[in-house]
Amino acid sequence: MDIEQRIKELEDEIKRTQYNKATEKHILRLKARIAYLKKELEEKRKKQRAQRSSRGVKKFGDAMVSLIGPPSVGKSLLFNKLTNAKSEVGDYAFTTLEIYPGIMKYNGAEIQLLDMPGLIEGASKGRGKGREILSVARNSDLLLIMVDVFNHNLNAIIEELYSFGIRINQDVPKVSIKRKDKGGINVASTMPLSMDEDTIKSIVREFGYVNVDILIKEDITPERLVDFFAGNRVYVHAVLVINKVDLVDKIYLQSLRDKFSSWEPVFISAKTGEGLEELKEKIFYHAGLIRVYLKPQNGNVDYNAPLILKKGATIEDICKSIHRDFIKKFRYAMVWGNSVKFPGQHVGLEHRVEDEDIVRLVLRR
Ligand SMILES: Nc1nc2c(ncn2[C@@H]2O[C@H](COP(=O)(O)OP(=O)(O)O)[C@@H](O)[C@H]2O)c(=O)[nH]1
Ligand SMILES: [Mg+2]
Repeated sequence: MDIEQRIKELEDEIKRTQYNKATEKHILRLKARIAYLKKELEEKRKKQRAQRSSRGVKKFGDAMVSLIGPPSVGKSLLFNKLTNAKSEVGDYAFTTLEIYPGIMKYNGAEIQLLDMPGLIEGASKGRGKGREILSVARNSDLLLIMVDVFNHNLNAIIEELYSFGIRINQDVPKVSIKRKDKGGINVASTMPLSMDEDTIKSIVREFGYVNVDILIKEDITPERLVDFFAGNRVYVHAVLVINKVDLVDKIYLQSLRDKFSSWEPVFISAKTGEGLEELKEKIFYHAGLIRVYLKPQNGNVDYNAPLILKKGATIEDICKSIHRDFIKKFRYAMVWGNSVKFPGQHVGLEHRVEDEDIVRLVLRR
């Protein structure tokens, strides 16, 4: 029997099994088994893909951001408003059939935006170009999950992302493992765990481990433990965008604000332009970008030409991005802004800069 059939069987078994306290662990074990088989399947597919030519979307610019959502919520209209590119906008469900790249300029950064076909149920199983869309989503720095004021079934979208191994707005599970030659499975944790040890061990066994030390550093859920062992998950930021606010009144809008408050959504109208400035700001921030202004030896800071870096970047990254010789010649840097305690503080290569810092590099001659 091939792997796909086996997965299908296990999924059917879960569907057939009534969920209760007595069957909980059994179901969990089946889920772990499925995750393990999917991992195998993915590895097999990867090998096949490597043999074919590599397709997909080329990354360009400082960050890549994908528009994900059902058909007709206004993705293409928004894309056209934010970028230099043009994608077809239409009144019927499948106007956009391909993935279109465009560039949004903001804060001196060039951010690649991707207009996508609508994501429909069954996408993760390949419906409606689902696999292409989700593969691109996996490689994005940020997802704009877009719905509109009438069509906002988020669960369906989240589920498709989830079954494709995309975890949004979550940290990587805080687990580490050490293989050993003997001694069985040993579980340790830095805090009390809600999961019991037997359940943890049964999941670990499903992934083929016999002798291994496991250290868990969060109150982990079964899902996240499976994610850790499956290993092929990606952890991506997502911003919820709710479009077409021009079509409803304040009271209706407030009900949506309440319903989705935990998401801190951005409300926009791609048609009137309302909310687009706030959206751009959030895209820049959640794509993990920061600006740093360089201060020349004897000159003024050019605020129109920031250096665009990723959050967490250091002085060393700045040096490298300018010229490879700068590291060798580096003496120290002077920094003004949020990352330092006082203006003009001297720092070394390992210093982490923050958004809107001003940096002067002092080099040996
Ligand atoms: N009233 C209103 N209509 C919009 C808005 N954004 C998009 N539309 C309309 O919704 C339809 C679908 O838009 P489109 O961008 O093709 O959606 P997509 O399938 O998500 O790419 C088109 O008729 C758009 O003109 C908006 O903010 N307000
Ligand atoms: Mg479209």
